[in-house]
Amino acid sequence: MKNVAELLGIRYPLLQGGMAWVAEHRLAAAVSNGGGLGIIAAGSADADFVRGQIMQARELTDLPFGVNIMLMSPFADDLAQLVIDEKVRVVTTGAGNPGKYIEAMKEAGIIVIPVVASAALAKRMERAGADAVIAEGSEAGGHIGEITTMNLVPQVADAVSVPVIAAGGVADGRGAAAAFMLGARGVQVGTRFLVAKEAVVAQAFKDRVIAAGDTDTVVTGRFTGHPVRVLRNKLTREVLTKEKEDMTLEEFEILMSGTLRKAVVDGDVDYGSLMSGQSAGLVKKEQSAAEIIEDIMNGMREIYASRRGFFGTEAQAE
Ligand code: TUI
Repeated sequence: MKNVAELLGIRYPLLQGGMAWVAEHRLAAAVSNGGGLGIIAAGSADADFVRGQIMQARELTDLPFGVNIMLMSPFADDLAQLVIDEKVRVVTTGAGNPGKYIEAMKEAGIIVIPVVASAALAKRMERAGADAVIAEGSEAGGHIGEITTMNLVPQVADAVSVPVIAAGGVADGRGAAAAFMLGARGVQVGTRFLVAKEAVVAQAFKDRVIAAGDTDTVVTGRFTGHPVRVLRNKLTREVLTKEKEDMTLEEFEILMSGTLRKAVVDGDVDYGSLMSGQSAGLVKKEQSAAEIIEDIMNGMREIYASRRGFFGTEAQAE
């Protein structure tokens, strides 16, 4: 099986999550320059906007970077064509099944890596030609599936023979080491990069992530079929109360419309969607993307160097 860093032409097997509004050219370029794979998130933006982002990222780095296509976007078809026209090196997808785009992307020489939340979708993606899959557990921020990273990663690793990249709950060397132990060959990190110096995120949002503890995220919108993990705030208290009464899908959509932008751009920490994973509790300070990557990789190296102690007295005999 091909090494993920080799497959992507990067130094470390570490990808940055495709976080809408957050993952723009500055963060993506900084992650790539730091040895990982930076990713521009298309989110709900149109193809012209994303083309501009690709151009600007190319000004900031000569290293490979990727584009994430959020498949619920009304512009998904245009974005699939854009990445082909622009010969983007790597494409990740989220929040849907990218099957219909994979063949054309592969023909254009793109490395295609869908995010999956089940072993069944992972298998379908492998059959459709995906080069790897990102198995994202429900600890992750934003739109999530039902299965935890601890359970999803080994089951996806058993189901496919392409490399598996673990996402959801990976914020330090321990999480990364654990992911590799579960059968992953790479990791994707989102929440910790929310507070990267190069992430253009309102300071009030960054401060909430840094202050968050282990139990500070909640999942809203379960009844819509598109559950989303966010930090608790006034918005989530209102939404979750209304969800218990019988809120309609339309009412939900009106209440949530534009709230991610409010959080990231306006810094409205009361009524914005503070999308974040459960690993916010592990995120302690703002650092450069390169420092974050080095910290995770060094943490993982230390763990693998000291693993003798894991096996009790048996290890002493070695
Ligand atoms: O996509 C994400 N995370 C996201 S997308 C997003 S934008 C958004 N905003 C409001 C509501 C909904 C979305 C914010 N965060 N992560 C990747 C991911 N993909 N997680 C789970 C999935 C997934 C789930 C089900 C992928 C495929 C799937 O099934 C597809 C199918 O048709 O079987």
